[in-house]
Amino acid sequence: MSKRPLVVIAGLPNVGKSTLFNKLIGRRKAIVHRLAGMTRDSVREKVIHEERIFDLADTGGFFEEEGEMILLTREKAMDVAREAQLALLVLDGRREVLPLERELYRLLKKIGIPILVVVNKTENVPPEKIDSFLTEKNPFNEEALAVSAEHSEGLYELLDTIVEKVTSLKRLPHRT
Ligand SMILES: Nc1nc2c(ncn2[C@@H]2O[C@H](COP(=O)(O)OP(=O)(O)OP(=O)(O)O)[C@@H](O)[C@H]2O)c(=O)[nH]1
Ligand SMILES: [Mg+2]
Repeated sequence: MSKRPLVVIAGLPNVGKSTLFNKLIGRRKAIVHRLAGMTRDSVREKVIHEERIFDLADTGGFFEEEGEMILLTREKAMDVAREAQLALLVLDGRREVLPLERELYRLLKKIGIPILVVVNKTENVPPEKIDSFLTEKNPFNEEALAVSAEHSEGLYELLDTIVEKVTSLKRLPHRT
C-alpha cells in the first residue's frame, strides 16, 4: 500500500476537475469533455513538486439527479475522500456557488477532511471579481485559490499550497 499522501479532487460536474488533474500530473489520463458526467471512476496518479510527492485522485461529479449510476459515482468519490489527506473543492469562477456545492462541502466536512477551495475557469474573470470570490463570496471560509486549469494559470501556486498542506497535515481517524 502506498504511503504517499492522497489529495482528492472533488466538485460538481463540468467544473474542470479532470482538466486540472491532467495538468497537475503533466499528461492526459482523465477524460475531459464539454459535457458533464464524463468521469465515473476515480483515477489516481502521483505528482512530484519541489521534491515532494503525493498521489492525486480525480473523481466523478456530484449530480442533482439521483440515478443509480450517479449515486454509485458519488459513493466512489466519497470513498476516495475518506482515504485522502486533503480535498480540492473545485468551483466554476464564472458563476455563483450552487446549493449542491454547499451540500458537497458539508459532506466533505462531515468526513473531517481538510479542504482547499480551487476556483477554476478564471482566465477571463476580472481580478476584482476573483477577489470577491476568494473573500466574501467564498461561503466556505476555507483557504481559496484562483486558477485556470485549461490555460495553466495559478497551478504552480496551487501545487505549492498542496505540498505545504499535505506534508504538515496529520489526518484524524474518521468517524461515521
Ligand atoms: N474556460 C475554461 N474552461 C475549462 C477550464 N478547465 C476546464 N474547462 C472546460 O470545462 C469542461 C469540463 O471539463 P472537465 O475537466 O471534463 O470537467 P469535470 O469536472 O472533470 O467534469 P465531470 O467529469 O463531468 O464531473 C471542458 O470543456 C473543459 O475544456 C478552464 O480553466 N477554463
Ligand atoms: Mg471529469
